Amino acid sequence: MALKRWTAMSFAAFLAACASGRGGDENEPIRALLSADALMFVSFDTDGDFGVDAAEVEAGIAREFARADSNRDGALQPIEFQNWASIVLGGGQMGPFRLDFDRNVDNSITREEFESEIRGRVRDYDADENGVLARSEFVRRVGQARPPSERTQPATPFPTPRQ
Ligand SMILES: [Ca+2]
Ligand SMILES: [Ca+2]
Ligand SMILES: [Ca+2]
Ligand SMILES: [Ca+2]
Repeated sequence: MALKRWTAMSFAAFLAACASGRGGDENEPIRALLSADALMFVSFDTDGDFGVDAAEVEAGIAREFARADSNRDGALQPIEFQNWASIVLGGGQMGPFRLDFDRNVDNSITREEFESEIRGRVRDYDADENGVLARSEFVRRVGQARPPSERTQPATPFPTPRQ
């Protein structure tokens, strides 16, 4: 029960931070550190059972690639990726960044590159390797992403974009 409430609060805080267009300040609670890709993965849960299974991942990849490829040429140009990230990833200020997808750095993200990056992220989040992303797996990653050496220092909630 406590975990469910915490998760809901995490999303609320994260969305509020995005909506206000700021990256958070030093007093921002740790719960604002949710990864942007988790927002997308939660949206993949089309049957609303709080788990994202393999079929939902495949459908989600197809849906998001189609959404991003606005000129329908089968690849994502930088402006297409930027527009997509600003909507789906809550602003594009947090990863995954364009070069996370564009592995051969040719300024074009193919469907294969897009799938490969998202599938890799699914594997990273799927801590118990059961093929389903539970909300608890997103929450746990937030805690793991914070090295012990930083715990006494002021929070820097959002990393600097790499692109
Ligand atoms: Ca589901
Ligand atoms: Ca395109
Ligand atoms: Ca490429
Ligand atoms: Ca799992």
